[in-house]
Amino acid sequence: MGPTGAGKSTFVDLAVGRADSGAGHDLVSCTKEIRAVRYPHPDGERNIVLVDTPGFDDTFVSDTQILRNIAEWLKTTYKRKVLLSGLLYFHRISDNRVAGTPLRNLNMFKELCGKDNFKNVVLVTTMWDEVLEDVGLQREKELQDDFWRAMLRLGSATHRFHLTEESAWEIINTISVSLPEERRPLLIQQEMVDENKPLHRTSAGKTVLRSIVDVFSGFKGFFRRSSKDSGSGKDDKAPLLSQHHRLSSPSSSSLSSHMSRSSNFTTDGSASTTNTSLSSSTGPLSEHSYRAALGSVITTLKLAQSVAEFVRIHCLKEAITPSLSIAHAIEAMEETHPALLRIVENAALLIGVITEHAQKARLTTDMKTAISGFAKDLMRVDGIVHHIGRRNSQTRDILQEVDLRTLSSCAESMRHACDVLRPKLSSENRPALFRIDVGLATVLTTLQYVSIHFLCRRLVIS
Ligand SMILES: Nc1nc2c(ncn2[C@@H]2O[C@H](COP(=O)(O)OP(=O)(O)OP(=O)(O)O)[C@@H](O)[C@H]2O)c(=O)[nH]1
Ligand SMILES: [Mg+2]
Repeated sequence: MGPTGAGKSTFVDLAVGRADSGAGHDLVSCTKEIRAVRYPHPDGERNIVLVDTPGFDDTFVSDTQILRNIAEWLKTTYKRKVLLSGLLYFHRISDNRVAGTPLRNLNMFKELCGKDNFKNVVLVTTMWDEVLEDVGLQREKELQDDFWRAMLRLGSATHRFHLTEESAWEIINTISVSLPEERRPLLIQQEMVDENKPLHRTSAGKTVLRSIVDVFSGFKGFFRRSSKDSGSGKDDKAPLLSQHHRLSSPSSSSLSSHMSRSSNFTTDGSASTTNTSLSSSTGPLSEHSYRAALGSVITTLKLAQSVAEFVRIHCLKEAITPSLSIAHAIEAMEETHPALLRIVENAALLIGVITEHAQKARLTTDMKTAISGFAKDLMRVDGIVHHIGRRNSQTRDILQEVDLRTLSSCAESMRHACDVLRPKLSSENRPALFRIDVGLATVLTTLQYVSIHFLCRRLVIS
């Protein structure tokens, strides 16, 4: 096991003398499925089965999928009473940073094995030919003294892989092949088979979820900062009569005074804050800003999607699917109405808060009903967005009256969900909800203003 591109498949291929059967030759993750290769041990008595796994990569989405693949395989084999003699965990010595993704993977691996199995783990470093010797030595020391220390103390070994068949077998031979009846299951196997836990309640599953929640926590900082910025209100209504927002145009004015800041998530789980608001009081919205903000919306929704799939929260999936569809459709447009942007932004924030809450507590029936309620409205909004995309250029910038009602209904049902959620949320999450409330209030004001404009136009015409 180990991160993508660490050299797992190369190791297996070299060990069994089948170069090129599974290893990737570019930066794209190669192994997609678990691959078991049976090979007669050189001692002529035993068979060795080498199991190559897909590598964890830089995305949370794949973390959950890959963990599910590996866990399913481990579960099935354990049920058939097949147990592992040892585990090799691969790490590129050429990586100049262990914190972030490699550390997240290592933590998940540790929880998957369980402490009692650390003595059967070999921590294998690869890519020695890619580093200067003293740099490699220094990194190896850092790994042993810090990141791998606890595992080494509990009996794990560490070895260098030198990209040869001999080197592969030297490493395999360090694993003592105990009799099948003496082998112990991994922690994840005990949890899933003996204790009948679903994957998301296993130690490894919880570790993955925790790292996703850490990313959502980045949003809380965003909420705190942005609520300080909000409230200047000066150009709330001025540009509404134009009824659309040419996002890329430097002459476009902003709709809302509520300055937002979105967190750009890095794959190591940290949130770096940039001024990427969908709406800004301080001047025209640059294409870069709105694209970055939409990027954050999409990232949040994808993270939430992987959690909802992993934990199997059906009603949340129902809300995420149209939100993602709306965000992608807006992304593909040159211009759109700001109310649509705000709807999807607030939907993403609300979904983020609910996802985080769902890690700690079960969603109650009234919450599920409220989520399903705004999910249905989001589906209607999705219909509008796709319809706008098909309208010709003269008409596509004008939301029709019926659209306004749908958007208002969506904003109201999200507000209702906030109300249902509020008493159940921990105090640290309440600022997030407040931020959404403010955002939705802005949407509703915007929509009312546009409705009045419609009304005035009708009066003038008649
Ligand atoms: N220079 C160098 N290249 C290596 C070494 N080990 C593997 N590679 C190359 O690194 C790339 C990735 O290796 P893979 O064996 O496919 O990595 P993997 O861990 O199986 O990756 P996933 O299947 O994505 O999880 C391939 O191009 C290998 O040829 C090594 O020790 N040195
Ligand atoms: Mg591979």
